[in-house]
Amino acid sequence: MLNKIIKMFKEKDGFLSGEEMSKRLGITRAAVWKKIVALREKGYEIEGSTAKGYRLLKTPEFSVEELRTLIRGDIGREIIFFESIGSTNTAALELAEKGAPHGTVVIADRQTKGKGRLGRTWVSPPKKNIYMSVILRPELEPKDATLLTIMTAVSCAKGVMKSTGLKAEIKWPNDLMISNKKLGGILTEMKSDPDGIVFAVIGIGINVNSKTKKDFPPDIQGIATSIKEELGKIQSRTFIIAEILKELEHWYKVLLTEGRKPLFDEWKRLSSTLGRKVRVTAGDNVFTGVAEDIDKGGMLILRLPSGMLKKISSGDVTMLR
Ligand code: BTX
Repeated sequence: MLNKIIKMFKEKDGFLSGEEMSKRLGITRAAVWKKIVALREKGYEIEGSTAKGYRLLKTPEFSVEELRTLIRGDIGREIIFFESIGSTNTAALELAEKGAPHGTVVIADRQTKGKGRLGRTWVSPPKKNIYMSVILRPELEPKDATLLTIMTAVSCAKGVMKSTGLKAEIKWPNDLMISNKKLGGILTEMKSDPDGIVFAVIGIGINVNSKTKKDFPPDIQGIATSIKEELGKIQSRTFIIAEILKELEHWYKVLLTEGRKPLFDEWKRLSSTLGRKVRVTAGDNVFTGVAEDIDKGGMLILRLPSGMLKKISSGDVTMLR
C-alpha cells in the first residue's frame, strides 16, 4: 500500500487530495492519513493542506517502499528488508533453502556478522552502505559459479556508474575499486547437487555513505573508499540498488541467451587487473606476473616471469605497477 502511495505521488507533480487518494486506494480518508503518518515516520517529507491534500516534498536516502516502485523485472520482484541482521547472505541462504523464488532480494540497513570470503569480516556500519543478497536459481554447473560473480561485478560497476557517474573498476575476482581503493565486494555462495546448482546467493556490499576514518577500523582505513567520499555528498542507496538490480536483470538474461562472451567482453572493459603486473596470494602460494586474461571459467591467467602461464581459480590480487 505504501508503494502505491509513493507511485501516486510520483505520477503527479502537485497536491493529491485525500479524497482522490482514498478512492484510488479503496480505503477511508482516516486510513489515508495513517499511511501518510507511516511514510513520514520512514523519513518522507509530505506537506499536508486541508484544502489541497498532500504533496511529496522529499524522499529519504533509502526507502524499500520506493525501491519496490522502481523494479520492473524478475530480480527484486520480492524484496525482504531487515533493519538489522547477522548477514544478508546467511539470511538469503536460509530463505532459498525454504523455497524463496529466483530473484528474491534481501537487503539490510545493518549487518552484525557481515561476511567476506574465506571467513573474513565485511565491515557494515549501520544505515550507510549497501548490504544486499540476491537469490538465483540458474541452470548452471557448480564449476560455472564464477560466471555469477563476474556477472555481478559487471552489474555493480555499471549500476554505480549509471546512478552516480563514478567509474568503478573490477579487480579480479570480486572487488569493486575506485582509484585503487576498495568500494565494494561480492560473495557468491551456493547449494548444488549432482544435477547442478540448486540455488546461488550473490552477496553485494558497496560503501555508499560511509566515512572511512569514522566508520572503519584502522586496518581498513587505508584500503577502503565510499561513493560519498569520492563525490563529496550523500548518495541515495535506493537509486544505486535499483540500477544494480536492473543491470543484474539484463546481464543474467544475456548470460542465459547469448552465453558468456558478451559478459566477458564487458568484464574485460571494466577490469583494472588485466595487463597489469600483479601479485596473487592464493592460499599459501604467492605468484607474481602479468595478468594476461581470464579463461572461460573466469580463472585468472597469469604470465609468470619464466614465460609460463599459470591459471588461478581464486586469490587476492595486489597491483604492483
Ligand atoms: P573479501 O574477502 O574479498 O574482502 C574482505 C576484506 O576486505 C576484509 O578482510 C577487509 O580487509 C576488507 N573489508 C572489510 N570490510 C570492508 C568494507 N566495508 N570496505 C572495504 N573493505 C572492507 C569481499 O570479501 C566480499 C564482501 C561481501 C559483502 C556482502 S554484504 C552483503 C552480503 N552479506 C554478507 O555477509 N556478505 C555480503
